[in-house]
Amino acid sequence: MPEAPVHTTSGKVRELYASGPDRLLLVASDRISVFDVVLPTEIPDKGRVLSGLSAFWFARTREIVPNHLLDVESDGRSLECRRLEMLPLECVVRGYLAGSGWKDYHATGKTSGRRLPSGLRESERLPEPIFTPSSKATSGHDENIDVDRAAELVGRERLAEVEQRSLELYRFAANWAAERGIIIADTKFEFGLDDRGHLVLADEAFTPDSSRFWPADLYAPGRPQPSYDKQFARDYCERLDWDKTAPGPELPADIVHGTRTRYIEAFERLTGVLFADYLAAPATVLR
Ligand code: Q0Z
Repeated sequence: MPEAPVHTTSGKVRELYASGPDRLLLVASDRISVFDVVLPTEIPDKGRVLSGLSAFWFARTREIVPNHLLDVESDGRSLECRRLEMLPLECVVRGYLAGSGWKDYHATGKTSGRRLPSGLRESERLPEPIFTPSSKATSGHDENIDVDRAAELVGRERLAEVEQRSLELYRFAANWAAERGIIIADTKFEFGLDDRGHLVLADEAFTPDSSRFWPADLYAPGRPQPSYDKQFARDYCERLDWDKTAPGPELPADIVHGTRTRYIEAFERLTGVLFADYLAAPATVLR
């Protein structure tokens, strides 16, 4: 008989359980964060959308790099995974200049110690995708680091390997999404090592929580881009007199509904699977 899963870690919007000596259950909740604050209102099915998307991308990128996914549970929100020795490095790939990449570039002309062409605008597409690793902060935000610091954390050879795999993964998913009207501006991976020391993609893959999704039809560089999934909730929060510190505001029903619709739209566009079909049989996204 398998043991009942034991709760191990709470993330901002996910929970981690030990489901065996070498297995983990990664459970995506319906919690949403806006301006880095988790709101008191949930978005129904958001966790299922994110777990389904992750499972979809894991199934489609196995040839680029093996991953930790073992199975999707029948609840549609829980992923059974291999337990790995995690690398102490956040592997970020940027195809567009946004967030801390834009902030660093705007201030110094560089990001993660790498000089970029001059004259780039906010949200501009980069001449080619770049790997900008960051260190896992114990509190607050991850910090962009240069190659020397990254090599201190994982070694030169491993760094070269995660950079190459990360760029390949990004190119594959960004092209896939672009054909379906979604820009993946940037994304963050976490890798681990299996018991033989082989590199394995872990955590989540190309979800809107680990990536910036932008609607391609509204893309216009020179300003921040609307978020594909969170823009209704952000706009609503901006209209309030809220200082963006916890606790966040409750969301009204129309904003919850609009946000849920956008998450499901992203899922259906990217996977080509109706969300109702996913709910009926989550493993559909693995084939
Ligand atoms: C992932 C996290 C949280 C969800 C540890 N395959 C793996 N092996 C070992 N450790 C991890 C994984 Cl994915 C692992 N996290 C991040 C925290 C909920 C994910 F609370 N932490």
